[in-house]
Amino acid sequence: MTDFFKGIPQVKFEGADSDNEFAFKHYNPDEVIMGKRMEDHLRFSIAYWHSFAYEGGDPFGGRTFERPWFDGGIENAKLKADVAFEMYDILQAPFFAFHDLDVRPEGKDFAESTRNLEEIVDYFALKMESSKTKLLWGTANLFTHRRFMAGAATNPDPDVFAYSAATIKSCMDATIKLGGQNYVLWGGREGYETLLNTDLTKEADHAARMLEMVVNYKHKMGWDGQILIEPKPQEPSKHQYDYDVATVYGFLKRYGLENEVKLNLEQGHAILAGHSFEHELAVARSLGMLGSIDMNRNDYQSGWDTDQFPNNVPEVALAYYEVLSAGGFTKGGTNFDSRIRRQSLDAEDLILSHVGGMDICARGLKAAAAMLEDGKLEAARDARYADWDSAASKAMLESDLESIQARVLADGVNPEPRSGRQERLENLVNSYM
Ligand code: 3MF
Ligand code: MG
Repeated sequence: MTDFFKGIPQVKFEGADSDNEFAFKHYNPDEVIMGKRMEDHLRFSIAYWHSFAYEGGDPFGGRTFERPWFDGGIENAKLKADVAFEMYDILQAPFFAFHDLDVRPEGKDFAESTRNLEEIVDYFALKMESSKTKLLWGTANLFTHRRFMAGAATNPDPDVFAYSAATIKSCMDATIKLGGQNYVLWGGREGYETLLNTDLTKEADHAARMLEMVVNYKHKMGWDGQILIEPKPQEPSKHQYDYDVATVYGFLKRYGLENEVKLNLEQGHAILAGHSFEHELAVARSLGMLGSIDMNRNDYQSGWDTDQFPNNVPEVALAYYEVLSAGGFTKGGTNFDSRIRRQSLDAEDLILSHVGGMDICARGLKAAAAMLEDGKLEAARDARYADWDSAASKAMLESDLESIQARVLADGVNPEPRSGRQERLENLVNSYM
């Protein structure tokens, strides 16, 4: 045991009347909702990078947090792992997620970095023997080191493509070894700063080729996890190729990969793309591409990717409405790609941010389930399209412009506009919150 979380108890469900800060008021893992335990619906995951590697920096100032594991080599990486698994235990977290760079010290070359990763993966494996926390997903950090500044798979330098491919293999190996259920690809540098030096066609072909290699390796290893792409429109690059759900789907179709890859959708990224989170989830649901979510919001004033914990029940409810309507998570889950603010210095802040986020998600899930079980929203939607159920409407879709025009003339078709009833539906949705 380290003393980092000294004095902090395991967080348990105590119900809405509890005034214990270190208790869940709404997240009751065993409560059954729509036939499934809440824990199995939400599948919460803790992000290693934000909780244990983030130092409190922003573009105008560096480290504000003091953590005993910052700096130093493999021993400090193990101390960090000890603290991480203590936090998973305090929160009884079902899952965690990590990048290679979050967990291991950077070596002097690829071989040493990989040895460091393997040593930590073995250390994780040992800890996971006596922990309930499993790996939701692994991923490679192909954006922080300066070698990736012009991209990873899309870099003009083939040696960077090679370094990236080798790193992805190590990270897939780590994910598979730890029983991970998904492997995520987020292309923070897969984009451009200026079109003046960028060959879009070549870069798309190379990104697709890398993705094919990832898919091939998954099958070669007989691994049944999900490969997930995480869309984001920009930041750090001026423009990122995986802009949003629709763009990624177009890319996957273009290269014939749409049946091999699903999506990890993040609320903050949806907002940066000029969408709502529910828009991105709904598009993914309609395409059958919804894999997993990163549940972290942006600040609505600053316009930056601020990665804050969720704190708005109606927003979260509309997100889980889409998740539940898609049939819920299978291998995916709710990853808190969220970090505490740089003034939140204390160990307690790290725990209570997650407690709050988990409770907000639980409330959102319950509201979404009530909306679905009640069925009024779906009934209103169905009613709006009901005229399409008639034989005549169906026949029209099978016909052509000439015959439709002939019928419009013969019957004197003259549509009467109807209310979209938006405010009534908004009132209905608010009644579940
Ligand atoms: C950036 C992100 C990333 C991804 C992660 C997964 C650093 O905005 O959201 O977090 O979630 O890299 O690959
Ligand atoms: Mg993310």
